[in-house]
Amino acid sequence: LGQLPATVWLTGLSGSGKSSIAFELERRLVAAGHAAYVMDGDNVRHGLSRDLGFSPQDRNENIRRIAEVAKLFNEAGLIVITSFISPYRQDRDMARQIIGEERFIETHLCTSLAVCEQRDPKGLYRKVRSGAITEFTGISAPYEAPLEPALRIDTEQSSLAQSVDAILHRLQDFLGS
Ligand code: GGZ
Repeated sequence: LGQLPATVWLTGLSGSGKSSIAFELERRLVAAGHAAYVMDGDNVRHGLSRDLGFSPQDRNENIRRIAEVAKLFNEAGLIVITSFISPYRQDRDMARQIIGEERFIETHLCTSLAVCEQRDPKGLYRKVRSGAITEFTGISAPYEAPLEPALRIDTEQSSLAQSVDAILHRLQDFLGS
């Protein structure tokens, strides 16, 4: 595969650890001299996808746009790390098709709902329970876990460094020597 860049596609519930792992992975890659870029809700849902909400149709369109941009970034030579819930199997399969089977590293952060809700870093689960947020993944909207992800990481069992090491190991073929 040589220097062909890849997209590390993180998927998991809100609070599963996607952002922490994405930015630590980016930091490690850049420190090692690789061009890497994180796409997440903060830089996508406020711009490219600002017209979209959280219905199944809007999530599908969100994922489609992200995948098309990730593909362009890969073609430009960047390793892309995407940090989105991406709850629907069909949408992730679409992303895999767009980005390219061999470049798409599906990584499931399989942190349990109970732990995500306990962490509740942004107080969102609390708002969902009070009825202020609807169609919330894991509570009132589905999360379809990947059946055969390239990687599965349980953030209750592995530290941030261990999680990132596992992804870097899986990325080795794309990083050259
Ligand atoms: C899920 C929601 C919702 C609903 C707002 N359902 O933990 P966060 O806060 O920072 O990340 C979540 C983010 C989900 O956006 P994504 O673009 O990743 O979703 S998807 O891949 O399904 O298109 C959460 C917040 O937005 N958020 N409302 N109803 N997450």
